Amino acid sequence: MRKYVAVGSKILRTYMKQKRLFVTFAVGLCTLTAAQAQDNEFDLGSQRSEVQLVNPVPGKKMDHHGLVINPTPRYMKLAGEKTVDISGGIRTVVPKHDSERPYDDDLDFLPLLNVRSPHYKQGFPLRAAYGKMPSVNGVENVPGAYILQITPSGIDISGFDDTGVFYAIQTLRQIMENPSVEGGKKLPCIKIMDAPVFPYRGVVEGFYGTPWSHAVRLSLIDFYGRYKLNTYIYGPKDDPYHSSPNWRLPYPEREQKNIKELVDACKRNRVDFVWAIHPGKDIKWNEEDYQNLVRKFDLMYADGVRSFAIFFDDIEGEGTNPDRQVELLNRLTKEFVKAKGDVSPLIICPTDYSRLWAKPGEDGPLSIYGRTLDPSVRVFWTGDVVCSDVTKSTLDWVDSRIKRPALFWWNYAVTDYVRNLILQGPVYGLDTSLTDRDMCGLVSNPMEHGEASKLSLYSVADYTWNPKDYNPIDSWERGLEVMMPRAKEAYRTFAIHSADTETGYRRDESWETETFRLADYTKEKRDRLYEEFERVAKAPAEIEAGCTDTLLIKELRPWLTEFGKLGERGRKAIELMDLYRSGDAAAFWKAYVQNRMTPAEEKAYETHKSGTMKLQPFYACAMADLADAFYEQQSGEKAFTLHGIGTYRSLATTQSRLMLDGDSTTFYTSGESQKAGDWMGVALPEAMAVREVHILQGRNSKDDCDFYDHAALECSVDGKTWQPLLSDMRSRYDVLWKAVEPVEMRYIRLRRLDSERTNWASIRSFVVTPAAGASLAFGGDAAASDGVLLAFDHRPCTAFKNTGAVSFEVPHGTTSYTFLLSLPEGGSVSLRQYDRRNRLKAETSYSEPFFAAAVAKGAARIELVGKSEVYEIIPKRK
Ligand code: LOG
Repeated sequence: MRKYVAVGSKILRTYMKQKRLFVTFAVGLCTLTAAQAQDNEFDLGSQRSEVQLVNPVPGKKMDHHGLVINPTPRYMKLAGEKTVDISGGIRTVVPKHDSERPYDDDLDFLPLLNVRSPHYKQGFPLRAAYGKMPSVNGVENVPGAYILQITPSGIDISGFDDTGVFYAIQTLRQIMENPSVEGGKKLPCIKIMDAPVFPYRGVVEGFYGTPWSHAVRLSLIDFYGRYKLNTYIYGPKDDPYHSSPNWRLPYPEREQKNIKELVDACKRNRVDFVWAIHPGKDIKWNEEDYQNLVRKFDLMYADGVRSFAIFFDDIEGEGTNPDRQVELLNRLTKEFVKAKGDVSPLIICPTDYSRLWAKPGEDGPLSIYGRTLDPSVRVFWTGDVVCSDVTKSTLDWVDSRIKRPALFWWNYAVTDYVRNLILQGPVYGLDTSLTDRDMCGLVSNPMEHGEASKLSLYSVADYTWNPKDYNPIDSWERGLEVMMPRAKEAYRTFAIHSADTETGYRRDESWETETFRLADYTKEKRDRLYEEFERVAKAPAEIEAGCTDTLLIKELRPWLTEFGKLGERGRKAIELMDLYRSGDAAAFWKAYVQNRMTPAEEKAYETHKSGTMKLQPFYACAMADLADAFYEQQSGEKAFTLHGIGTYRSLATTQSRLMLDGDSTTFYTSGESQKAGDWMGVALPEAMAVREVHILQGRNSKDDCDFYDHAALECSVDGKTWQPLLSDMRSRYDVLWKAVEPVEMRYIRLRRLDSERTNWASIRSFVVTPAAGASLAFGGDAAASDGVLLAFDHRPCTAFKNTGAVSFEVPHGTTSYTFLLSLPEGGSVSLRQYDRRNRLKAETSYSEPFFAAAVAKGAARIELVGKSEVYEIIPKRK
């Protein structure tokens, strides 16, 4: 029974294919129907246990004294301040027997002299060669190794191989690009001895979603060459000719031509173009399909492809059979790879690519590989979970089974499970003590935004070449500079706040920013944060002006737009704090409602969000705190604000507001699987008598599976002893408790009882109705809607939308009402007061969203007429 893995993954993938923007593991996995859930043994919950604490980013920014080389060379020595003058041009010197100058094309950044030029002889010599010489000079015995030496007698390059020379040239290029080189006139005297630690360094285009465009791929391949990445594995899940249904068919002409071009671009950049096939969804283990596969490989071979991979990830059924997989790869190794003679060893992605579900035993697929798979075949591994850190322990685990150092498929900066995010943070979580005995290499699976992935690839190149010296922060700082030299600071501002995944492979974000709550307001904190929000607000325009990479700006633009708006509203939230503290109530409330996000703005933000760890939560908390404080100031009573509590970490964050916002289309979700002893609940501001509790579980439909299917509703005054309100509820999404007699409580919770379920847990709305305030009678158009209660719920954050007229009874002794509204642009409302016999006693109109109105003599009912959102109506008594 290996079906289990596949079912979970497949459902997830099918969902992802719909290219919906709000994909998360939670949503994806929940498309499982009950029947599917029963017929597989896979523990869905375990796949979701990817939620990790956010580890801080290690490392620090260094001063490179103007000499930045990426990847960081293993050994580098400057000969003091000495420089050589190359302003007279450079002549490439070739060994006597050689008439060609094979590297001139790669040296186009140098002032090369033509052999026929009269100045040729005076040119500064550059000697480049590989092969015999190196061992004499001490070049490491590793493909790609080189020595680059700049002395008064010339530039000397020795490579272990052609790639080594090419890499030395890349290093030289970076030296040339340094500001201290004075526009390419003076080079520092230097000796660099360098070699990569891991043989495989690069990229697997292996994500779900829109495959990269041809232009982006070409631009990336040049980037790989520049930073000494040597492997590009082509395997976009949504290329139908890579996967089912068309893996057996030749590429259409245009795609085929493009692939040829990619192969050529890779050759120029000394990158191995590895073409991957993903046949496992429908492969038949028979001769016909073997021949189909070979035929496809032959077609790719004819286009120049010399490296191949076969992926068996995210499949179910026969394709997952490890014995058949091994037979296929062994036969291909013999009949295709070795027979052709110039094809690299095959790479396989097992179905058990993560420890999360890999069968550990002797009969598990990985151990079968270890015993039977041709030793030349490289085996992929994604770590302890699908997206996870690169650690010694995970490699020991897999290596001991597959009997070879694994090839790490690092699922970063891939965002196919959080498509509304763009990841621009530092690359970390990579053990710097690893060697090629632990893994034969690492390829990053980037985002579908290829240009925007370059920032992380810059650091992947750094790490995979020289892990020991890898310094995540420093590498990131240098990468930012390379990506946007003319707008680095603005780009940095965007990047530092666009790093975390919220619910996936958690990454540190905004680590330099300190936010605060209204209650902790100090001038220093305020000023510092205000400045940061100003930088955020300005960043998009600065990036637009300074970024010369049109492909990159196109990818970033939707996020930049939202980022700028976030800067504005964050800045305004701080100004609101100032205004609130100044005591000008009318000015405060007017500005307050203007700074609330409309549903359309929320949706736009949700689609391209950043600042999820600190900036947006600051804004959300500030707005909530301000509303509460203002309400308390105006009413002299505590706001009835609920706080999420429970066994999930995310309940304590702003995420829990999604069940408390009076909007049942939004929902709170645990972000981790439910288990015995779990509960989700709310804390009231103080103990009080409650007459109703209404909870809507799940996300947005009755057939979703993110809920407690066996639960009890309980309350408590002290948070320690709990009293049952409803017990033993089975499969109940809609949990409604109405008191016969109001019950005193401060904490309310929905507790999970015995269940097989391991899904996440979600709540759409959690509404608590206190006993007080129950006696108001409502009338008018809106009477039918319960919504009007929102105007009297002592929660200034929730609003009732008045589209026509709403009226309410004036309890005896009420002297005035304070209205907290929001009005449409240029709008106004009128207030009509009637006596017991329905005679109009007073009518006043208001064009400000905040006002107080005295109750007219004899008035028994007040009617509020005109379009408005009614946040709160606060009565005052004698
Ligand atoms: C897929 C990969 C996807 C990634 C992140 C592997 C080997 N396969 O869970 O195509 O981009 O997760 O969502 C995967 O990682 N499976």
